Amino acid sequence: MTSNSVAPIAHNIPQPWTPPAPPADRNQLDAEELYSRQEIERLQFERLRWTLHHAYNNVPAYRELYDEHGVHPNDFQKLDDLQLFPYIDKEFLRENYPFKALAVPMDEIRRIHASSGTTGQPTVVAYTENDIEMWASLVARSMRAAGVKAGYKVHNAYGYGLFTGGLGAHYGAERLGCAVVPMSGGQTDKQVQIITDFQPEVILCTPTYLLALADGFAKAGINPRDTSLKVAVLGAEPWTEGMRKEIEELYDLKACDIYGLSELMGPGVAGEAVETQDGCHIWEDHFRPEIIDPISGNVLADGESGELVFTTLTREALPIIRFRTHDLTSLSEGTARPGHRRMNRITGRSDDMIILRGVNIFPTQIEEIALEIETLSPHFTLEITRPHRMDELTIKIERRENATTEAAEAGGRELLAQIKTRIGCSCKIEIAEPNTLARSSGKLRRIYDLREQS
Ligand code: DLL
Repeated sequence: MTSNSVAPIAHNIPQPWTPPAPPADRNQLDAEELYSRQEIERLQFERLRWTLHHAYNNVPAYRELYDEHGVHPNDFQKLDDLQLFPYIDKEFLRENYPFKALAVPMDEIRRIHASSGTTGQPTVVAYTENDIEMWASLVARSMRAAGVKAGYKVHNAYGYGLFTGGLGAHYGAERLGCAVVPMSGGQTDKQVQIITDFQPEVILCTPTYLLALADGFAKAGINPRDTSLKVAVLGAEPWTEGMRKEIEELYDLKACDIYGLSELMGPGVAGEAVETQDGCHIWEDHFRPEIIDPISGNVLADGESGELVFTTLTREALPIIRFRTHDLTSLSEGTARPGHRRMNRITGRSDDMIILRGVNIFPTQIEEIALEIETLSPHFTLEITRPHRMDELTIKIERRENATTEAAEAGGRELLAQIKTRIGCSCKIEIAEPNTLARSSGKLRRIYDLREQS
């Protein structure tokens, strides 16, 4: 039996969320953004109860999983009872590929995306009309928090297609009342021309692509500071405070972070407020985050670092309960939106962690240090080889255009020394000429594991 022939089983908890009509003033905050912590938690309890019943009654895979674990949605009596329910991960979605995890019949589905998936089978994400409304409203909320205003022109360079970035950002920008230029990724020369001619105030893309685009402007003889861009809403890959500073100076704009993942919906799960620029507020009226110890699976307290786990609270087509993201971060109290907790910058994904002779290293740690050294650019790759039965990490990094090779080599030695002191491991370095390392039009690949070949 396929999921599209499964009729939803009635349960007596009504769907707790219906999309609000767009406000007359689109720059106004949503009422939920201003909720107190207590109001958010009350809402979360009610919405979680609905989600658990919705999943159990309509998705055989959740029912089997919960029956196996001896738990039932009725056991959910208070927020902490969420911990009674087992985690799921990408494997759960793969096992139910393509449509078996859907909780509504196919004729209620309006959109199907799929996440890239670095290994083999993609994971499918589907949306009802309400899910698409919810998604658009949260992307609009995230962009508004970042300083985007109704009436702005938005150059959207996130990839369109099965990837959720392009269309997700697109609908959100329209919802906010912006004019969207659906540029998608790549074709850097064309992007330069369109930005120059259309004069958008806002750009949406990955942080590393915005750097690549700066090279495109330089090639066209344009100083990025002279463009019309005032706001950049950047995400889809880890980036650091050093990178923010670099981008803000390069373009003379404000850069804010936006976070999301396909399995939950796409961009807009969390967004950063321009007035504080202190990490993304997770929109907790629609998602309940937890931080867990990735090894033991124990739930950790706010402030402790671990793996981010998410539960959707209002998703109809694909309810996601306790999904392990593999993203490593910690939670802090909300600031600009006090009812919603913030996630600190993502250090990386547990699967991006390089273990070099016992020391754990993330590319973001190297980015942070490299950006402190004047002669080195933010363009680098990491190659892992195993020449003499020992793993070696080689950092290939471009020198800055205005630095001599000798100065960049001295900078390279400084980088190695800093890595040794601050991270505790020894690496090799190769200084590359400007514009020689690969650029990406979307998520940048930093790590090249060549151990098989060495
Ligand atoms: O990258 C959705 C997205 C599109 C987010 C555009 C923001 C902007 P996926 O392709 O499923 O979805 O990848 C999700 O990307 O688990 C993180 O590892 C990483 N990621 C996304 N946003 C950020 C961010 C989209 N702001 C995976 N900082 C996530 C760090 C991020 N990592």
